[in-house]
Amino acid sequence: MSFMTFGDKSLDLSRPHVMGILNVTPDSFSDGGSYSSLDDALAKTERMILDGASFIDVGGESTRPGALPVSVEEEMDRVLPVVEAIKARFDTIISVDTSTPSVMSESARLGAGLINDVRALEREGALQAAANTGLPVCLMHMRGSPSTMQDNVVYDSVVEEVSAYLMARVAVCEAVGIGRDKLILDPGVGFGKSLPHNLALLNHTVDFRRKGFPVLIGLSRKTMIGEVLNVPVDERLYGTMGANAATYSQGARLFRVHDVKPHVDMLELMYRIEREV
Ligand code: 7PM
Repeated sequence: MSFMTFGDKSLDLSRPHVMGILNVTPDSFSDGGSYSSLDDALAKTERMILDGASFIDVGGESTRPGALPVSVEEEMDRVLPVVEAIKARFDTIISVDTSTPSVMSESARLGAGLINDVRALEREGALQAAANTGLPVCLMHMRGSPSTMQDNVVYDSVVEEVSAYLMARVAVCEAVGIGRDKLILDPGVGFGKSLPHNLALLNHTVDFRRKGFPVLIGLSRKTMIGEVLNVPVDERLYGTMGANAATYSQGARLFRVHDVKPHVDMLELMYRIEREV
């Protein structure tokens, strides 16, 4: 069996795991009047853990297409109190969705178990900061930057390019002491890709698996689902589940989603059928 250690917890990555998305950007705070943003984040965290999430992915930078950069100070102020509060109250693996070296270091110090970087540790200082934490890292492929990534996207062969990029980042990680046993690969659905690119990448999930790394897929409610089904963001759950199921069949085992319970149930059935137990 294939275990990976995330801080003080270890997971069997031969079975599926759900990563619940926790956005801590100001626009994501559902203010009902009485909640603070921290209470709101903790309530959502508790719900996702009860629903069966293995990870809570805390993100303080909006990487939405066209989004503007957030300062290091601002990102630290959004993310660190949430990491600290989750760690104090819940027994879960905290993943930090960040490209910022100081957020990586400080989150690790507060008990985070995984660094999830949409820039695959390309920011100045990120490689060393991540290596120093000793934590596993999810390396995601992105073409360009969030502000411009959806402008005029062209690839010769998207699967080959994304694969070559991720393997180059694996080599760089190994060179600074982040062993292969600590790396997770993610093709980066929607990050500088058109619909045909996203479909090709998902249909080649097995190619990424064959490189010998666990594969994480993040497509929850994304534009590609909306483009296929012509539905707004609040009607993308069924499409999201179908696409995630397709990648499970090709070996993906980590699923970053907003809707935890539907995915935990769906993936449990897929796993049990595969095992016949
Ligand atoms: C606003 C708009 C907030 C878009 C967040 C987003 C991925 C990720 C994101 C992914 C990994 C979203 C994105 N997407 N990390 N972080 N893989 N590893 O749609 O696909 O969730 S942020």
